[in-house]
Amino acid sequence: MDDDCCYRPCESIGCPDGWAEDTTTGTFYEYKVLKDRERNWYDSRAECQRAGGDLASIKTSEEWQFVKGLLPNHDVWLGGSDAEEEGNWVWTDGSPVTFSVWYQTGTGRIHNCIAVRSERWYDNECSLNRYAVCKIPA
Ligand SMILES: [Ca+2]
Repeated sequence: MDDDCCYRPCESIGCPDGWAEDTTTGTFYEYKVLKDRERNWYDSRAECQRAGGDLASIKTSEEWQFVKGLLPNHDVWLGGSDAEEEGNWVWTDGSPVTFSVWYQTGTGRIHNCIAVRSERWYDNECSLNRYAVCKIPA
């Protein structure tokens, strides 16, 4: 339960669509979907970093509910990878992937990055081009 206690979409307090607050830390984040064009996972990450954030990590079901609502009907990268150690999924901030909504994993060494399709996650080749979602601290 504690994992789900502390997350608040912030339209209600007057910040823009696509923003939310982690109320545990009081940090506001902008979730920005990169849909100007498709990029591979690494280029997507670089683009998010240029914007001052990183590819999105999804820590709780509440956060996923929020982010899911922002996504277009198109394959999208998230900031999770098991490229360092097969089967050991970590977010770009180094934290382990604990919450997840996989519908497919386990395709091994060539599929090392988390993508979203139809509101579920799958692992795919990081070199493929997709939209992406950045998570940018305000
Ligand atoms: Ca893998």
